[in-house]
Amino acid sequence: MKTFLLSILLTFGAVAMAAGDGSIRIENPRAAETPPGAKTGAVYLDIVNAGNADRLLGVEASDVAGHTELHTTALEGNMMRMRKLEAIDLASGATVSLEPGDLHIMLIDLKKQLLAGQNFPLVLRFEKAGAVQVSVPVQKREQMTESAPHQDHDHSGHAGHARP
Ligand SMILES: [Cu+2]
Repeated sequence: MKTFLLSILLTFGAVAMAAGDGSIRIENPRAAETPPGAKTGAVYLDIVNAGNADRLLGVEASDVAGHTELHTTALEGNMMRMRKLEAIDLASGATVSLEPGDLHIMLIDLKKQLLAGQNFPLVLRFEKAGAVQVSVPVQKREQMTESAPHQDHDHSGHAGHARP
């Protein structure tokens, strides 16, 4: 019985590797604090793709949002407008940054106000790498506009360490 279980675990592990699990790393996830009553919010993060070309197909954040969309921000005429994307392409070896004024994850039908200091789980679904879950800390809006502090490859999940 033990041998049987072990072989299942080994098989599962091998399949996960083949599916590209672990080839994608999420760095510096963060969400902007929302005003009371707001129905939408935004999540920013960096996607580091150490594997083959892949695509981000969608995101779930069901603890805080009814649904989400992938958005880009583009100048149309002289207005900055958000546009929905079906997917975000990730070239092999590329890092794609979702940041204010550019690509972002839109949280829609917010279930509660996002307050600085809170965290919520978010699942990103990639075409090849599958599902990747991260914990997203909520930060004050002022911090959002600054470029993200580099974390020296410490992925302990304690993003949002604000330095004075
Ligand atoms: Cu948006």
